[in-house]
Amino acid sequence: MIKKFSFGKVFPTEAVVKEIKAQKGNIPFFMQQNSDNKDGLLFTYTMEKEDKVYGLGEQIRGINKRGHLYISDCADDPVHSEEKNSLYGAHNFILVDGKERFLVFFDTPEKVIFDIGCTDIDVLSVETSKDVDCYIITGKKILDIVKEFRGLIGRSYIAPRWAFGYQQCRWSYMNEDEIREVVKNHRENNIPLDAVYMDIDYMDSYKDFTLNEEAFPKFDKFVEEMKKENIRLVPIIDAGVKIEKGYDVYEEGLEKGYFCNDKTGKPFVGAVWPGKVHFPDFLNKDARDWFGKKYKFLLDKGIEGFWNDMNEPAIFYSEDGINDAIEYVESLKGQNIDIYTFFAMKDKVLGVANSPKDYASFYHNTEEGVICHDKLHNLYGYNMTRAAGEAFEEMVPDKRILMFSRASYIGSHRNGGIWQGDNMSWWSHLLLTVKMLPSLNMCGFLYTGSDLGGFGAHATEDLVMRWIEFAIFTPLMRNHAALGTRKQEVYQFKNIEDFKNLIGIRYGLISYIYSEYMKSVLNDEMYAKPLAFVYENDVHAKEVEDQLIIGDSIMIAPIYTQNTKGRYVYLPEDMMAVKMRSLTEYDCKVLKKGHHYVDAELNELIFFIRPNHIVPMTYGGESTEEVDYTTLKVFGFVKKEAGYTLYTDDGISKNYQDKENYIDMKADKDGNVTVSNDRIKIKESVILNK
Ligand code: MIG
Repeated sequence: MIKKFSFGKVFPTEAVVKEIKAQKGNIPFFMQQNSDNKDGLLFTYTMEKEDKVYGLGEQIRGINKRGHLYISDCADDPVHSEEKNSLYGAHNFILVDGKERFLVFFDTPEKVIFDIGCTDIDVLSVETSKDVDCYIITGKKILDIVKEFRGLIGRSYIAPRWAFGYQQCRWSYMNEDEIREVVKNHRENNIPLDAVYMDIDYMDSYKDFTLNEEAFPKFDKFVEEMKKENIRLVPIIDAGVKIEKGYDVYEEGLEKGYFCNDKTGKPFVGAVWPGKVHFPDFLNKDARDWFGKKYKFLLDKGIEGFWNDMNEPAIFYSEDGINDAIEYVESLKGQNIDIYTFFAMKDKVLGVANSPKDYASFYHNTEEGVICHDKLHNLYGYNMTRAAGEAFEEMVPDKRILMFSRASYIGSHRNGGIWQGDNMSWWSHLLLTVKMLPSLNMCGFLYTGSDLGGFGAHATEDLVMRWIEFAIFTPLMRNHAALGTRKQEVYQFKNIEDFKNLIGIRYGLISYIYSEYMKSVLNDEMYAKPLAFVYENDVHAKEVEDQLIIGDSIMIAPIYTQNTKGRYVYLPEDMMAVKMRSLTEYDCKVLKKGHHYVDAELNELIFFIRPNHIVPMTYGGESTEEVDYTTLKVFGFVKKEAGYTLYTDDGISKNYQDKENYIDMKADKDGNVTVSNDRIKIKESVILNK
């Protein structure tokens, strides 16, 4: 059941798609008062010792969020360490599971501070501005509550099937030949690959919707050449538009007034990769339409996917900000700088980037009037994604275009996915992405994944391999690394054959992963779930933070520790353990409910199949185009019988509701598998029954 409570007058974020009448009075469960801090509101809830608090989407730390302070404030912060409070998204919802069970979503574009047992170990407090819509959802099961929430915020974006292949990125492949080289190395080593990304250097001087003609002289031909190899190119689009006379996007935006203005009414100037830029006013409908249509430049050249970056927005500096810092530093010249002054200077200089002062100095021309950016900050990336998503709907209505963004707010999941930003090649960040995945799924971000192998810092072979073993299960499976870091395309390492085999398993699992993803999207369900949500009454399952249920049939227990040959796993029920080295080399055995140590060498993927569940697998391929989706091999653990709904379509058009897309499968304990449609052939089955 959903109840809505409104405080003050909230800017229409359009996070919610259902019309719900606000009730009078205080929100249930919470004690509510004015916050000490200006005119905000403070909601407090006393937690019992065993209460768990889930949610917050893209955030650091655990699946259970207790014990830290989190701030919804979209931030370009490339160091996702434990003490941080904000990442790129603002997903202001939590689900409390304890004596009371409820989800609450604080819908406001302004900052929200969640103190979840940080100041007082037993107190959950949420501080918002005075203008906020609160939605409280109660229900019996955790998954029912989440589903109701998902219904409230609308159906998730659906990616094309090719985007479920393995993808390679780096900041940056500088020209056609470098990209050809990447493709060649994959193809020659038979490492499956579906896409190569183009980072900022493909543009002419970092100008959106331009191409560096020297590096990409005949781009449409090149796109075609790659397509023949079953490779899609995915260019990046940044939020800032370069100030440069004669550059059409700049000139048009200026003329039409589509950029954010400063307080004097002149376009606000910030600096990002292109140097000085203006920021498109994505909170203005006309500006949004205009910017969205610009993607046509690349669509016309055969491009079918994009990633939107720097849309928190990231601002390296503003003119005022940098001048201020320079003046301060100059004022220290010749002085005897004491330690405190030294630190003050350091802070002053570092504080120039993404400064709150800058966010408070430009404005959006919205339907609700002219509003300062700092009041709408968390909606900026959301509306950039929306600009693209809505334009795609209009320009290519029958075709899915890949779109994912860095910054987001609840609601942008309807127009695109997100990637999880600038993580590091750290083992702890492999674990972080495992934990983040279900929280993101709760608020509708199903097409997501982290930069596998890690973005910043140097990756090692073992890290990339273990990361791949997890990323096999994330809808977005993209290897990406930062400028200046060690090259981490898998062929750069020694055991190429192992990488080939592991990535090959993704293509074997693709019919399962795609089916589960599509069904989750279409039914407003979670694709990746914490054990606590599936085994609500199992006290051990409730504590598990490093295993997930993927779709309906599979449990994963990724290995995220270096120099280890296995790990402890908790099985909430008997399960079939599958240890795979390749699509043709595997061992399967049933393990009893309880705690186990399972071993898996670096090149071995381990996953588990739940009882009376099956997993359809394809015979793989070197790209998603090559996979034969109609000939399957079924893995299963069938004590009695198992049913499965296979979702299959052409992967690119939008007839999601077509009955033909759903195929029923049944398996018995003797390994017989039947299907409701003879389009699908079962060639083999690997079924254990006890
Ligand atoms: O300031 O485009 O998160 O994926 O490679 C860095 C360069 C800008 C940040 C993105 C990252 C991308 C990088 N970008």
